[in-house]
Amino acid sequence: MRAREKGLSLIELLVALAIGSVLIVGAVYVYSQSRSTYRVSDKLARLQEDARYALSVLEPDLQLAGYYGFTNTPDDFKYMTGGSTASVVTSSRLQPADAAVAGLEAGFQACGNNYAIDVVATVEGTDSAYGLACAAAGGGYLAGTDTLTIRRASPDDLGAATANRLQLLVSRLSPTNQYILSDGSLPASPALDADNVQVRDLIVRTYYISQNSTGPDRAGLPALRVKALDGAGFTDTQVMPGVEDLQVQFGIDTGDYNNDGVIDAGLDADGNGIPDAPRGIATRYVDPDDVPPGFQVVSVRLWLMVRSSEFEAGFTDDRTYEYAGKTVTPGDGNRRMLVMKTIQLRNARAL
Ligand SMILES: [Ca+2]
Ligand SMILES: [Ca+2]
Ligand SMILES: [Ca+2]
Repeated sequence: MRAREKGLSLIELLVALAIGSVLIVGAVYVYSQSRSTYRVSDKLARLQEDARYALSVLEPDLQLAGYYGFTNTPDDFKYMTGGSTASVVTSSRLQPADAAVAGLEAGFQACGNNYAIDVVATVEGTDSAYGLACAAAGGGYLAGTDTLTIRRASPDDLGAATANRLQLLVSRLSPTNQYILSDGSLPASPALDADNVQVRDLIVRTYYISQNSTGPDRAGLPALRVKALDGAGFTDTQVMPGVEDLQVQFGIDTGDYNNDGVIDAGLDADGNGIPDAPRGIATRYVDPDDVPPGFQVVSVRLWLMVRSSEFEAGFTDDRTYEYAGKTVTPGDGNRRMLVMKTIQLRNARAL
């Protein structure tokens, strides 16, 4: 008699196959889930990096706003031509509402009347408006976004003046001897002296959001751009693609440190509602257009909305974002990240 052959019955084989396939399906499912989780977190990490980069460009620029070499009192500046300290235009006459300053080259006036030399306005902005006379690049300004302008001196002493370049002649020893010039002509006095009398470039930058980013397939993806005073006029550069919104609010010192809505007792001897000796503490945040006359901006609050460059099938951004007095519910297939930062202005004048 032949020994009975050992092996699997058909039933046993089918059961084994069934268990095996359940395990494989499970493993494939877990794998695909972790892959998509990885893809999402990778995308969010990239958005975070973009937002951090954009903030890292804005922050040091803002911290230096109002830095004018040896003075942080921009009222001391006067515009001079031909190296003549005898006939100058004082800073209070260098504002947009004033007549265009004679002698200032057309390239410097391209973005607005006296915009390049309004040194008193160390930080300013526009609320849901572009506001510049020179055209926005990148397909134009994106409606609903804010702009932020800073003015300051370059950090280095240039050692000489250059014609057709907006520059500052700054003096350590005589605080009222501060000049703006654009023709490269320096006065005989005060004479240049590396330690005490220096020439620096005037830096003027306006950050704004454009409708498109530059690069292939980037139409429709907004970008953070900067219009900057450079050489004989203004340049326009993309800072970061994928920035969909820039919102700005300014912190002002109202002298209401006990937060009861009115200026604290004893801080307003002349009764004009403005603290006589502000401490440089932001007690209220207002939209860029709402800074009351006479109040100084002591800090800036920035919001940046960064958007992924790829549309994601099966994803809807149905969150509601509330920031800077806006409420936004995108409802589209783009991932977003909103970042906010408050930056103290180091050169804010404490009177
Ligand atoms: Ca705004
Ligand atoms: Ca008070
Ligand atoms: Ca007062």
